[in-house]
Amino acid sequence: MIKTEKRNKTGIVSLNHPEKLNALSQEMVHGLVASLESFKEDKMRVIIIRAEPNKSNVWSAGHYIPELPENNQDPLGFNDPLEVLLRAIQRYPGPVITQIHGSVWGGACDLIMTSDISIGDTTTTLAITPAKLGVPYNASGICHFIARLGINQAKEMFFTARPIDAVLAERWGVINHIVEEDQLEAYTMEMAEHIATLSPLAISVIKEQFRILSNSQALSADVFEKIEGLRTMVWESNDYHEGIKAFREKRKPEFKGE
Ligand code: LCV
Repeated sequence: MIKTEKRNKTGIVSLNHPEKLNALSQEMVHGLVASLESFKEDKMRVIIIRAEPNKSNVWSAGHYIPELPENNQDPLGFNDPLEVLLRAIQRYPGPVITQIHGSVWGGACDLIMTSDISIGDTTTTLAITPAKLGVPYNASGICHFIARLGINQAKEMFFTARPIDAVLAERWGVINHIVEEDQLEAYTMEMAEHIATLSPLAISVIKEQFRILSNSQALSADVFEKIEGLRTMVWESNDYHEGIKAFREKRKPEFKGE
């Protein structure tokens, strides 16, 4: 489900499950986490996460919906494989660059927000979709969007669940650069190779400082418990089960707000 390659001091990992539009299944995510660990052992200084093209021009369709729990469990809990991957990206001791061709959905959009630098092309679109599925997004995920977007823009993405296109993504600063499709690989590789010539120690410590300082909003216990209580109410709702059932039955969901 993934392909890996080492070019000098850059580790490249490609999502490669075209049949399911690179949906982030547990198997694919475990492969991604394992590739980061092996790149770390090989002292790769920069990581590029890209996707092999597929018939629907989808970079990744996000969480693998059939794997979402339906037994009143938290669908995006701390140990959810995707959350493990997002933390591994934040803790990798070097820049993780996402190279985006095509559309990005749901949890994969959170992966983009969590990466250090994003380079897209004119086909790039980004959508965050919990409202489409009845999923109560999690606090760390919402923090990733607040860190990357104005709060009104982050709210628009969550409340409409509609894709934003490359022009808007660049204007809102979600994507660092949008280049022509045929420039994407070369542009991204050039930036990675340049970063790999700089001090890996300085860069890894600067990255860790960004992580610590940007995660520094302390949550009091009762605020944390209030958030968890609200999220429990949603993932125990009929709407949550309806969202997944509608996807499986390939039809639009009928949300009743209960
Ligand atoms: C499993 C899939 C998926 C998929 N999982 O091709 O952010 S949150 O909170 O919402 C979080 C919980 C999350 O990330 O949820 C997932 C969010 N993702 C989405 O909402 C995107 C769902 N997919 C789509 O809307 C369409 O597949 C797009 C528009 C991406 C592409 O449409 P297209 O008509 O080109 P198909 O829908 O025919 O999909 C091709 C195959 O990929 C599977 C889908 O079930 C189909 O498999 P089968 O041919 O076996 O039926 N697939 C697509 N997305 N997220 N499987």
